[in-house]
Amino acid sequence: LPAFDPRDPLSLDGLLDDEERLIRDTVRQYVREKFLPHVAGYFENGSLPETTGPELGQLGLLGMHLEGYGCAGASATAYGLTCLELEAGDSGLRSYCSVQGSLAMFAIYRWGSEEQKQRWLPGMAAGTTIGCFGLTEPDAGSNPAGMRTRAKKVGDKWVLNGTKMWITNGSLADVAIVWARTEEGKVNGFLVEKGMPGFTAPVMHGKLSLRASVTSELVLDGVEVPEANRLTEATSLRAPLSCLNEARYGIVWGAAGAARACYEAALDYAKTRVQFDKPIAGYQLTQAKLVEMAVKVGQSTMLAMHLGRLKDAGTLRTEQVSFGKYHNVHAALEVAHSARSVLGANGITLEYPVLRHANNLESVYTYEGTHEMHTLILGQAITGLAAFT
Ligand code: TGC
Ligand code: FAD
Repeated sequence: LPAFDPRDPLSLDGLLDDEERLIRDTVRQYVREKFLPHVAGYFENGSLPETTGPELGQLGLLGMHLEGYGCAGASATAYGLTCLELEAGDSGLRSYCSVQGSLAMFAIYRWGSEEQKQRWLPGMAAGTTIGCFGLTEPDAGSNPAGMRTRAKKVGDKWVLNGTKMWITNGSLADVAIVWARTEEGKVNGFLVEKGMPGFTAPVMHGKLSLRASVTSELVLDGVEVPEANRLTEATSLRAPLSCLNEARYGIVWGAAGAARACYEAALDYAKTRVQFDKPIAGYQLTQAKLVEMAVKVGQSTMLAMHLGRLKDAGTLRTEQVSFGKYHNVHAALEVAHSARSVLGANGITLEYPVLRHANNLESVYTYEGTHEMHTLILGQAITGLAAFT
C-alpha cells in the first residue's frame, strides 16, 4: 500500500489523470514561487501587480475552459484544480482568474456575437485586455432583478445610466460587462469600454477582506454605447445568472484550496511549536483541531472533484453548484478560524496565511450568491417551495 500522506489523506491525487496533474503542478509552482513570496505586500497595498494578467495569460489560465479564440479548451476539472491552487495562494488571485474567465469572458463567449468574440476574447485570454462584470448595485445585491441601471435606445446607440458597486477589477478593466434593464423591461448586457465619455470606475477603499484585489464602483452617467457593443444573445436575467454559475463552480474548488493552505500551515506550525516541553501537535486538543481540518479539506476537495466530473460530463445542475459553494466556503471559513487559533499570536500576522485567508473567505461567503442565497436555492430544490420572498 502507498504510505499515508497527511497532505492528501484520502489519496485524491490518484483520481487525476496526467494532464490534470500537470496543470495542477504548474499552477502550484507559479503560486509558490512567484506569488506567495509577495502576497503580504499585495494584501497591504490592496492590489495585485499589473503583471498578474499577462502572467496568468501566459500560463493559459484565463478562460481556460473555453474553446477557441486563444483559449486553452481545458476540462472543467482542470479549471477547477487551477482555481484550487490559485486560492491556496489568495482568494484575490482566484477572483482575478474567475472574473476574467468565468464572468467577463464567459459572458462574451456564451452571449456575444461572433464579431464580439473575435474582437475581445484573444486579448482577454492573453491577459493583455482586462474585463470586469457589473451586476451588483448599491440597492440590488442578492436580488439583481431589482437593478436600477437603465439602457435606453436612442437611434443606433444605447444610453446607460446607473451605478454598479463592489465590482472586482472595475478600475483596471479595459471592458466592463454591464447589465442593465431596457425600457421594455429586458435585461441586456453591454460592453462598456474604458474611456467612454460618462463612464468612471472609482476604487473602493477600506476593505478588511480580499485586499489583494481591486474592488470598484462603476458609474454610468449617460454613457453612449453603440449597438455593436450589446451582447446580442442576452435578453433576460438568465444571461448574467448563467455566468455566475461558471464562477461559483470555480469557487467550490477555490475554497478547498484556501482551506488546504490553512490546514497545512497549522500542521507545520503545530509540529514545530514547543510549549510545556513538547510540540503542541502532541496535545489532544490540537490533534482534534488538525483532524477536523484534514477531514473538512478532504470532504471539500472530494466534493469539488465530483462536481468537476459532473460538469465534464455535461450533467452538472445549478443546485449542485450551490451545494458545493454552500459546503466548501463554510467549511473553509471554519478551517481558517481553527488554524488561526493553532498558530496563537503568530496567527494574526501576515507572516502566516491563516487570518489573511479567513478574512478573504468572508468575501467569498458573500459574493457569487451569499451563503443564505445558496441555502434558499437548495431549500427550494429540496422542498419544491421558494422562500426568497
Ligand atoms: P429566477 O426567476 O429564478 O431566474 C431568472 C432566469 O435565470 C435562470 N437562472 C439561472 N440560469 C443559470 N444559472 C443559474 N444559477 C440560474 N438561476 C436562475 C432562470 O431559469 C430564469 O430563466 P428564464 O429563461 O426563465 O428567464 O430569478 P430571480 O430573480 O428569482 O433570482 C433568483 C436568485 C435569488 C437565485 C438569483 O437572483 C441569485 O442567484 N441571486 C444572487 C446574486 C448573485 O449571486 N450575485 C453575484 C454578483 S457577481 C459576483 O459576486 C462576482 S464576485 C467575483 C469575484 O471576485 O470572484
Ligand atoms: P444583500 O443582498 O443586501 O444581503 C445582506 C444580507 O441579507 C445577507 O446576509 C443576505 O444573505 C441576506 N438576505 C438578502 N435577501 C435575503 C432573503 N430573501 N432571505 C434571507 N436572507 C436574505 N458583484 C458583481 O456584480 N461583480 C463583482 O465583480 C463583484 N465582486 C465583489 C467583490 C467583493 C470583495 C465583494 C464583497 C462583493 C462583490 N460583488 C460583486 C458583490 C456581491 O455579489 C454582493 O455583495 C452579494 O451578491 C450580496 O449582495 P449585498 O452585499 O448587497 O448583500
